[in-house]
Amino acid sequence: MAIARHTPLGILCDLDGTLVPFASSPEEARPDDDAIKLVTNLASLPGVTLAIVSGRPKDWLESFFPGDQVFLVAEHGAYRRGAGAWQNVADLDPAPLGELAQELEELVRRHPGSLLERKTTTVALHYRNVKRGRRGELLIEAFGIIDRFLAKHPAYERLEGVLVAEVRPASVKKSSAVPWIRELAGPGARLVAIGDDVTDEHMFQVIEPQDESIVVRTSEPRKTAARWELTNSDEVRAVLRYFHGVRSGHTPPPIVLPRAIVPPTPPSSTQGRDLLVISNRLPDFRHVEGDEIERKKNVGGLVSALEPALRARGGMWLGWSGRTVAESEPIESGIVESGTAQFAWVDYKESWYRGYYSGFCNGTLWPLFHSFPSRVAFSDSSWAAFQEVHEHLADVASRLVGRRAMLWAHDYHLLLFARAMRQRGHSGPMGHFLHIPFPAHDIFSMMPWAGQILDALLDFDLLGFHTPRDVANFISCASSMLPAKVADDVVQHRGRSTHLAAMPIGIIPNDFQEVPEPAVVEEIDGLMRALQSSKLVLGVDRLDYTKGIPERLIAFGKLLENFPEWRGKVSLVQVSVPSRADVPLYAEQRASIESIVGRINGEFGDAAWVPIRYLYRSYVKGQLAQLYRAASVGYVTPLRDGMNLVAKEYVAAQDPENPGVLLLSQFAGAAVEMRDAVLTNPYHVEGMARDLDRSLRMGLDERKMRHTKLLASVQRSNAVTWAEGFLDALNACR
Ligand code: ADQ
Repeated sequence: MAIARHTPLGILCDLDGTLVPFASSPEEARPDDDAIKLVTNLASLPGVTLAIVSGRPKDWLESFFPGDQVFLVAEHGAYRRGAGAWQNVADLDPAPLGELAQELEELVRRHPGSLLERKTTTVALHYRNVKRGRRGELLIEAFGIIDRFLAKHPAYERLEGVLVAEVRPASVKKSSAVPWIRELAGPGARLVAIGDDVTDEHMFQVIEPQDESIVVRTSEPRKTAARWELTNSDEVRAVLRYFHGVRSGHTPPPIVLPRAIVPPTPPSSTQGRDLLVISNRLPDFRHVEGDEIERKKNVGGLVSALEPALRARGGMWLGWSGRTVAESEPIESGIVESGTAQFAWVDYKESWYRGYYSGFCNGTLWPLFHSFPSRVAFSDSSWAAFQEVHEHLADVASRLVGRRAMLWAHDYHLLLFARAMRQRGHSGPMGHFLHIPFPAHDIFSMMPWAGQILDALLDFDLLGFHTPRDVANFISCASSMLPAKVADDVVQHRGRSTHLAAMPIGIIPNDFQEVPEPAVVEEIDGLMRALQSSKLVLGVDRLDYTKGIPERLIAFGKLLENFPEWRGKVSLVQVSVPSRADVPLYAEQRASIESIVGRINGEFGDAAWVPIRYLYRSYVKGQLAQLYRAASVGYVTPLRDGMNLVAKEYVAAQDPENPGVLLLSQFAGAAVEMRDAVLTNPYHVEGMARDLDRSLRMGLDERKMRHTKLLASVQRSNAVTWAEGFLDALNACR
């Protein structure tokens, strides 16, 4: 914690759950004398600017910190108190919140343990004291009320914190405190932000690379942008005491050091290792290292698929750590050992995050390969960043493995990897698997660097795609844009042969067939109780424009319009998991989805029935399986998708004696293998509404017949057979 000695130093510290332990109500999370003294003394030191950044109201905060040594940020940034009086930062009429508070008050009266907190600019529903099994029910009702409010008042947003759901002005966030404190601290300031809640993540997301961010781990694990972690408020105080000791010249007390979230281990010698997997992001190896329960919850399909191969070959997985460093700082890399394999990580420069990850990968390749040319941006500088990152990754990779090792690169982030490795003398077999579609020639050729990318791809020995159509598209591009020869799915170019294969990825079906642990089922049980006897239509996706979520919701509205007999008898639950990439675009997506939900619920809903419930959150596998099993229709309608694993997961999770119906887009790669699903065209609203009606009406015999065939294919062509198949094919190339 060298930053402790830096001047000027800015500290932004949350209260509830951070400086004081998480209490049974927000009022009880009061700073005690020790905390007040510690913070005030630290804030009084020269060169230190300290702010308490809290969701609590301003008067409440001021009652503990009346003097002006400690700066205060109240209601998540709506009010701030610097050296003078309070300033109101939120420029919004809070009057409409009154009606929302009234409706929620009524709800709180019916749900023991829940508590409504009314602040000037926000309304917060706390449910830390509601029994676990009853929380789902409360939240479903609450989100129905809140979503209706948000549809009418788009300047507000819902934020889900630790056991609290809060409605507040969308423009007000704790992140606004960061530039304020930086300016107050003065030129050259470095900042430390400390907090436990999702509202604190807003601070972590905007701090600069020279700053530090520390998350205090609460009972609910979640992804964080913080670089360091502490366990509880005692540890937070110990760190602040250390800061005070270092800066005041007193002998610092023994320090509790925040733990690095990705431990910076130096790369060890691994020459001789014979398999290196490389993908943009690494699997969540912090959980891979954790206990068995954590493992089951968090290990993704790709990891489970590759684990046997990595274990058998003592393999290593290389990818981005998820962190960025300033241009002037050294780019770090390291290795984390897990029980079965090693994970090597690299940091990215900030300019790579912008140019490579957000720019070329997610702003150019993703929309282009999904055939959304109107969303594509071409820029010379992001193409340069794309090449630069490949050079860096190839440098790291060649230090990690010998020249004859087998390399398996994943997805559109790594199209140039074989070229960069060949230039470094790599002679071992190299394969690439594309997880997204490969576009048709007329689309692909729009890209100014299309020829260079094709040329570099042909330095791989094996190119794997999900479907025969992707292979055909690649062949048509290669044969028309390069002087390459193609015969029997082998492309000859520059004296090298590249094999092409359609090898659809699968899932680990057992993961969705096991009975989930009791602790996991309660929440979904609550949701089911709230749906009462309505049939469930279920959508589960990452929030992305390729997934066709607005079209799907509109078609559900059309079902209710054209087939009124379903009103009150069917509910759509759409679960969307937040996506990291390109934040503004996704925020816009989310807002448009929420407004469609609000409109349809407003038009068709009544006091007893909410047609669409939109849940913006992620679930652990056991909960997803439970949701899939409860759904009469798996509503999987992307506008375009490489494969779509949700379709396969839905089939795996069904009860074979009473299975639901998979309603699947004809434009998902999965549609090639899953012909026994009801295939639909997501661009045709009325057609999709008819297909929904047909799926909801389907009799038991037809459902069982379709499900038996679908399940057989999901079992047969699974994630492990896919990984083995790819590695066998790659071996056979040499
Ligand atoms: P994705 O675009 O991420 O993958 P998909 O195949 O559907 O799409 O996989 C999504 C995964 O996220 C599924 O395993 C699903 O269970 C999980 N998920 C979605 N919503 C969730 C939620 N709310 N909570 C928890 N988990 C959630 C890319 C390509 C796909 C291709 C895969 C694999 O775009 O076409 O199928 O890679 O190759």
